[in-house]
Amino acid sequence: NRAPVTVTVTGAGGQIGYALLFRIASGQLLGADTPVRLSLLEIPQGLRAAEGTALELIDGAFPLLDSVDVTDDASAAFDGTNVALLVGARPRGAGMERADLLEANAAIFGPQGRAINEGAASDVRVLVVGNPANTNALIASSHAPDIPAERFTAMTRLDHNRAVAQLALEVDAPVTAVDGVIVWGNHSASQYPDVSHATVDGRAATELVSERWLEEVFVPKVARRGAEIIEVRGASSAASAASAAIDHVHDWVHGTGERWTSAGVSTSGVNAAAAAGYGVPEGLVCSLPVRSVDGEWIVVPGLEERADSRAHIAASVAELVEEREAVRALGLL
Ligand code: NAX
Repeated sequence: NRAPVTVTVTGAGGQIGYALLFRIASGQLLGADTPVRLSLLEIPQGLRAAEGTALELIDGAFPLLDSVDVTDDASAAFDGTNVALLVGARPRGAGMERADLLEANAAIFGPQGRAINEGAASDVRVLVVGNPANTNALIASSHAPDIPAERFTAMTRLDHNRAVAQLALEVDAPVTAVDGVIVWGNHSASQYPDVSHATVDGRAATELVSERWLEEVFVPKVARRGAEIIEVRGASSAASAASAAIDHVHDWVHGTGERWTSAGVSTSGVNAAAAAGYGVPEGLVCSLPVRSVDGEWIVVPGLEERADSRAHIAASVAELVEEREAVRALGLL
């Protein structure tokens, strides 16, 4: 048997944690031949819920589950971690300004970044799910100077999966027939889901759907799907978010082959030139078309973007720059 891989999940007592942990334990994150050691981090108020989930994980008698630990100490939680899923975050409370939200989350993701820097395994991969995910990833990364920025990513895979599913529904094709969708920018309402390079069974998506449907239905539907789920379900997306987190890390570890997907990746380092080609400056965590090659996310370079796509991308990137400047102004970066 292979040595167990340590997976840390923060916010483990929350609703995404509850959907995510059982799929990790069953082998869907890292594969059917990789035992996992789960390390659950919570804040004191969330510890009981996480402990309860840990009891249920034991009750699953998962053949691949080596152990489960629960703690409210970040250093312990990230000690030796290979995969860190940062799900726990501070939600926007009533009357909270955006600067307050960024500040409250910097107080979480700064120290967690530092703890990862100090204790994580040298191959650590970090996925930030907790919102504002892109900027939280940037903050964590900036507090982990010894770890390449490329290892800190933000989740836009749920947006990507939503875009694939909506296109498939519209043209009445299975999701497996859809290829080449891209989600650009921030994981927020400003994101740009783009089908201009997408195909369905090899045919250009833009020939199968109308311009009007794309602009008036598809883009707002994908960007506001989170709000729709809250309205219909009475709670925010949880199992679909967990599923997207599984997809992101699974692809990161196992590769994507020729297909690409979308992920919030660092625009510094190996991907700086490809990002610049789309007008995205260095020093951000931005959703881009990516392939996973030899365990690294590589931005797909040089796709031709139409002028209106460019404008959508630029608007979302401008929001990322604004968030970064706000965090910097607070001295948190
Ligand atoms: P819940 O409120 O159910 O759970 C969050 C948990 O995090 C709570 O148990 C809380 O005690 C814990 N927590 C808070 N601060 C912590 C800290 N410093 N260390 C460890 N744990 C901490 O929220 P849930 O529905 O699970 O959502 C979690 C996060 O995912 C939210 O920030 C949410 O906005 C974000 N989402 C991101 C998505 C994405 O696509 N990137 C989609 C789904 C989701 O909305």
